Amino acid sequence: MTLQQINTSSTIAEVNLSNYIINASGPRCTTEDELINLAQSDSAAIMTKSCTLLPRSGNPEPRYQTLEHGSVQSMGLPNLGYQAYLDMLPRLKQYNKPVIVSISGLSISDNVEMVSKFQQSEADLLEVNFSCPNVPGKPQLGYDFEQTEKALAAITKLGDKPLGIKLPAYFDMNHFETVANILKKFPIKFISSINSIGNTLVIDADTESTIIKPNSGLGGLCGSYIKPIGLANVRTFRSLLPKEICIFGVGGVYTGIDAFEYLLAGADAVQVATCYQEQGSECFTRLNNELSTILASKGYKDINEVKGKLQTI
Ligand code: RRO
Repeated sequence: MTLQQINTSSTIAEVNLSNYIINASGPRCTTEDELINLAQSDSAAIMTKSCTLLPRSGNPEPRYQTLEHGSVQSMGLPNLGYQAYLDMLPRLKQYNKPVIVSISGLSISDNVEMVSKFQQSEADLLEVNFSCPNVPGKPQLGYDFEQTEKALAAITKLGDKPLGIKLPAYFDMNHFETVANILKKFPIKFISSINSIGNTLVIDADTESTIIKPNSGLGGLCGSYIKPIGLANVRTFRSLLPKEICIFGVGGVYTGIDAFEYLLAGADAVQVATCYQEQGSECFTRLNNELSTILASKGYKDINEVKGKLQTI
């Protein structure tokens, strides 16, 4: 069997993805040039950087540092403002690839305003970010269950375009169950799990200093460090949510094996952030080849033979 015969295509809320791997909202997806680069890559969709009502330059630099097994960052939501992404959509859609707009309002009313606008746009999916850890004074919505429910009630009644939310990592079974029960009350079509692990501290012992400037050095931890947390979140939400709610697995995908692990845990597709930041868009070609190679070597022809089939001992 050739690698081309392995079916890695997937569907999120009835939107077809030609393969299992897309970029995550985060690096290299803020400007039109970056988004066109994604359109021309092997990423199965074009995901935008989370947008806000107004353009933002983000937090002071240095705000991103590469680590041995990932990165730590406190970008602070730098983006062009939602109107720029609305204006760009017709041009991005010319590439015949799904476009997913990430929305990260600083309040529920900001989210309502932006979701309303994108409901009337050519975007294929809307991902509302409930988990940005890096805006000083703005807690992660996904950790406040009352506000999460309030926000969902407000943003899910604004149109028929499929809506998903980007969740923070959860660590307590009670929290997983509470969040799943809230999600089940609303017509949410997908979750993206997980965002970076917020408010972590990396110290440079040589300089006896923090390594990023914002927020006294606290930032979101990304990359391989967080893969076991991402896998656990995907696996647990897969077991708690109805199968109609799709799951993007996010966190520490650098190789085909990482993507294969998310597949075993039940992810419908994966998103790639730090690896894409470090390696550029060629990583999508490599990841696709590696995932197909693993599937072929194990005798699988289709991702659906593996999805959610993790064995326990
Ligand atoms: O821009 C950021 O600082 C940022 C965002 Br919006 C997010 O959702 N997650 C993250 O780790 N950084």
